[in-house]
Amino acid sequence: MVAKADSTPSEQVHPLDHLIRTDRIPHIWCTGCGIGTVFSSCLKAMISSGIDLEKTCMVSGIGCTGRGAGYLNLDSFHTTHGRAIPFATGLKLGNPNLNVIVFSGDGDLFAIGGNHFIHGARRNIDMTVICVNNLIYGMTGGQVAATTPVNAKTTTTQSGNPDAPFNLPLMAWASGATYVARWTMLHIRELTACIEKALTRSGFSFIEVLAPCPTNYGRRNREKSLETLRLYRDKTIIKNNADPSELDVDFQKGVILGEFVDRERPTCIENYDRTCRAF
Ligand SMILES: Cc1ncc(C[n+]2csc(CCOP(=O)(O)OP(=O)(O)O)c2C)c(N)n1
Ligand code: SF4
Repeated sequence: MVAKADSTPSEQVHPLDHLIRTDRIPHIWCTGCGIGTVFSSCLKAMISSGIDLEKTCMVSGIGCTGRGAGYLNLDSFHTTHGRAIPFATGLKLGNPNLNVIVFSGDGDLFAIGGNHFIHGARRNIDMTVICVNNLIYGMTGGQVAATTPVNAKTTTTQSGNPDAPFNLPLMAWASGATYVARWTMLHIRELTACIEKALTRSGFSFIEVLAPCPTNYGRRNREKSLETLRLYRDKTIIKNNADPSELDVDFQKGVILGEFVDRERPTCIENYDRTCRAF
């Protein structure tokens, strides 16, 4: 908290207050939820990257994570479930000068919205996609997601999830993303630095952030918030440039974090301009 000059304690403001629609506070996130930490990391990176905030917008889909856009005090869009990337694509193509950030959940981006994700990456649309992966559909009460670990209990897999989850960085890399990283919400400095980098480079950037949902994942899987944070501390290995095929989220074996892909490819707009000129 910082105090305004000649302020009383009740007038103290948080350093990120100017980026938050404070009239929407209190937020909806549960005690122990990891989303708020990822959101503030994103706001800090937006400031430290030096990008023009007047030309920056955030798009979210639906879900607890998807509430992020509605709390941001910039142009922001809380869109329909799974469709954050198509909305963001429209914004970028309509005004290529915009910095476009997508902030959404694993269910939104990789289940109902999975198709849009792979094509956004394939076309190398210039945007930064931040996915809070809490391994479940938090908002709707804890149904199985495309990221839920094998054997994990959810409301729709009460005797354990039989299906293998996606390896999100592998999917991003294979689809054509030009920047791919993964952190947990405990690795806040590294996360903020990677978001900052993603915001200042061109092309489709993807950052996965593992974060707890104590209410709907932790409770059913006998994992208290603090235990999840211990897993993030003790069962993760930082290995930059790791082979994307090694990046399954399996805390029994250890989960690899780091910056995995940083490559150049013509962006969607560059490709469209070139094709139009040639026509
Ligand atoms: C078309 C449509 N189908 C289903 C829903 C219900 N729904 C809302 S949020 C959500 C899942 C969100 O999960 P995730 O993206 O992982 O976000 P979290 O709440 O975990 O942050 C679902 C299925 C919806 N709103 N719209
Ligand atoms: S239900 Fe889970 S994801 Fe949603 S706010 Fe609560 S802890 Fe966070």
